[in-house]
Amino acid sequence: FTLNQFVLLISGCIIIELQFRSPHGDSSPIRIRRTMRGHKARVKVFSEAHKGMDFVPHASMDTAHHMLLYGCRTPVSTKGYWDCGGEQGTCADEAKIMYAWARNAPPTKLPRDVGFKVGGDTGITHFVLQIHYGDVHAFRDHHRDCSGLTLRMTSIPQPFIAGMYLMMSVDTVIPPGKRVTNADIACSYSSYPMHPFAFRTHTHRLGQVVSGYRVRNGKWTLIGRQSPQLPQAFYTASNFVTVENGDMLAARCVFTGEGRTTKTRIGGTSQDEMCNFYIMYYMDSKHAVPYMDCMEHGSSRLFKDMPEEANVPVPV
Ligand code: IYT
Ligand code: CU
Ligand code: CU
Repeated sequence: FTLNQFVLLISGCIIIELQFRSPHGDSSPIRIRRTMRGHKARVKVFSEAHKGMDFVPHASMDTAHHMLLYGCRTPVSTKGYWDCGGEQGTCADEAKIMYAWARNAPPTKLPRDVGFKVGGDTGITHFVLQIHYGDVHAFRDHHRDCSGLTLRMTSIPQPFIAGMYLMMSVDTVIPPGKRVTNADIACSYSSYPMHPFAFRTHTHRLGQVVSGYRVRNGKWTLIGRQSPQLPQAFYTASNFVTVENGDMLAARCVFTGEGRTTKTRIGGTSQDEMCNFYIMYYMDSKHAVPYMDCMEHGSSRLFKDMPEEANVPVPV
């Protein structure tokens, strides 16, 4: 199956078990069952082909701050919903990020004829939606929240498969008080052509700007540049380039150590930092690779030629 549009209605972290029934013809709906606080609900998923396939965040979300959708085989709990902010987390196995929604950011759309492959041999049998509530005051009246996403699936094979290329730093150390520390990440690309169409940046408090580029024959073409202090959604790529075998992908996170009295390292808490540049892309379904990552530093010689804009903080 191919997930080509996202919806559901829930709160906290929930799991959805994909219960695929082979559709009798293309017009019969596939059902996903959702359990929450003892309620059983059904989300109808339509299997006809869609023009303009989208992620559709649900309307009543003024209480939620951000949402991340992961795909995996083993969610941490099968209880329906749980606190995933602390120790527990989202998935016991490898979680694959598929979608991000952030308040005050425009929703991401999948291009026409593009879908995420799920179920089958993809290793994605469950979705976990992580919802972050920034301010509990919205719940003073004890109302139930129904933030969520609409997921729309089709059993019709899509011409293009969406995927995620994650660039992350694993060992950056930010000295206290130092005004600028860069985290550089670069890898050479050696797969079938991929077409980036959206990007997402992620750091914690110290990140000033994160930029990602395709480098071909010494020419740097921007894929995306954003302040990680702005809503961390997927934004439309700055240039619709094709990344081909032999190209390089390079990203930089600019941090400041100002205001800190100890070294800041990569880690999971808000006192730690992260440096992530996500590229959402599509590839021809004939040879699609749905997930790739890059954790290398790249050479300082390469980054010598990085455009100056990568060092300029984006005003927030
Ligand atoms: C150490 C780090 O940078 N963690 C990031 C990137 C990451 C995402 C996934 C690492 C792994 C993953 O399986 I999905 I291993 C990180 O945790 N980023 C968070 C979310 O988990 C996605 C973020 O908001 O980007
Ligand atoms: Cu948030
Ligand atoms: Cu993080």
